[in-house]
Amino acid sequence: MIKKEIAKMLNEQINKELHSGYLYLEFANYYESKNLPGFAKWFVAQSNEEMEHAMKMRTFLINAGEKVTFSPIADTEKDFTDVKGPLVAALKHEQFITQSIYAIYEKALELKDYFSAHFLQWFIDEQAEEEASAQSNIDKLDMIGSSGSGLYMLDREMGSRD
Ligand code: OFO
Repeated sequence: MIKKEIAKMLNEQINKELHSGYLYLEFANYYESKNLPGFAKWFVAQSNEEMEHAMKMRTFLINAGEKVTFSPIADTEKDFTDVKGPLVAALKHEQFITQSIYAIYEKALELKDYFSAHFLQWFIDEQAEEEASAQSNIDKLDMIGSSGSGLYMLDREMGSRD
């Protein structure tokens, strides 16, 4: 029902989504250590979303009759010199994931696997949102600065994410 090459790429993408979740949990750990529970909560929520992305792909492959297998999850970046570090790393990471999704989408079109291409459109929209929110976090921090009452307020705002 779907092309084998696309199934393989999606299986690899599951690993990238799980890695994204692992990465964002590590960012949450960093913010906990800096007494910024709002930033930490934001990244825990983001990590949970990544797990949902992985599960969406897993379900798609299983429903298409494909076998899913997991690979080891790579280590993550964890040493940051300031509060902005993980925010910049998150944007860079989302841009990387966007390119990865585009590559599967392009291959699906090339192979005329329109079923998979259609499935991937949701992820393309999601990536646009995720890049925008990663950029917005950086912009807000740049606006208020990395210390004092501004940072306290931003931490509260980040913590209001469900
Ligand atoms: Fe799964 O969207 Fe972020 O990585």
